[in-house]
Amino acid sequence: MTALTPEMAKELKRQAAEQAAALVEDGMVVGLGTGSTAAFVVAALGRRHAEGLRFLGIPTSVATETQARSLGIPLTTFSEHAVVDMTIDGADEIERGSLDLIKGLGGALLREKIVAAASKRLVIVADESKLVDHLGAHTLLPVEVTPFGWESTARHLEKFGARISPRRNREGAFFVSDGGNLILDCTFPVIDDPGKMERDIRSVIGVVECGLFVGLATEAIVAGSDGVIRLTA
Ligand code: ABF
Repeated sequence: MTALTPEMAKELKRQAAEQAAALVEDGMVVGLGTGSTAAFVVAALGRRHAEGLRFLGIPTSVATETQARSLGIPLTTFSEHAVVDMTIDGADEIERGSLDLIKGLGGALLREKIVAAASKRLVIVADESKLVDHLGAHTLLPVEVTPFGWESTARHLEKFGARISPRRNREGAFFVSDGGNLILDCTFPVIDDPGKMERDIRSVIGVVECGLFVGLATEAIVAGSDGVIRLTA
């Protein structure tokens, strides 16, 4: 794989997003992901809506909700629809083969996971730089925690071998998620069993969710210099 320039990565994300948006069919409830790749999906769905496609969106973040509203995409909630037909979202790492994921560098992992877990299909869109043989090789694992007692929660997470850094915004204040929580960016020496690590992390009191998405993605649309490939779990 050749190193991607930012312009190349942007074009690849757009290509993957266009193919994923084409999967949406009339009458679907669609989970709208977060991040720069998912934003291309929402833009493409905005065009399809303008052309007459009827669907309802469930956004995974305030930012995505704002974008969807600006494009006139009709939105719904879980009080009206318990099941999402298809969610299209980005990822930070995609494990080849299993399609297990690390998500949450964008800070929206909790809503993303709630929507993913309610979805019949979770389609991941990405450029080829996100494909890895083993999760955690290049990326921090974000863990969303309650603000109260976060220092204690962090100490418990350290027992699993993590080095922990609370995420901060540009001004140096704690980053606060859409759910009002903090994000701890965790570096683990190795993630050899993502399912066990997800269970271990979620067992810690004060953890709201973690960015390991195990067994949730049903397919991935990945754009690279040799074209777009579609992987299934
Ligand atoms: C969301 O946006 C997140 O789960 C992930 O952290 C990030 C990926 O962003 P991008 O598409 O901008 O690389 O999907």
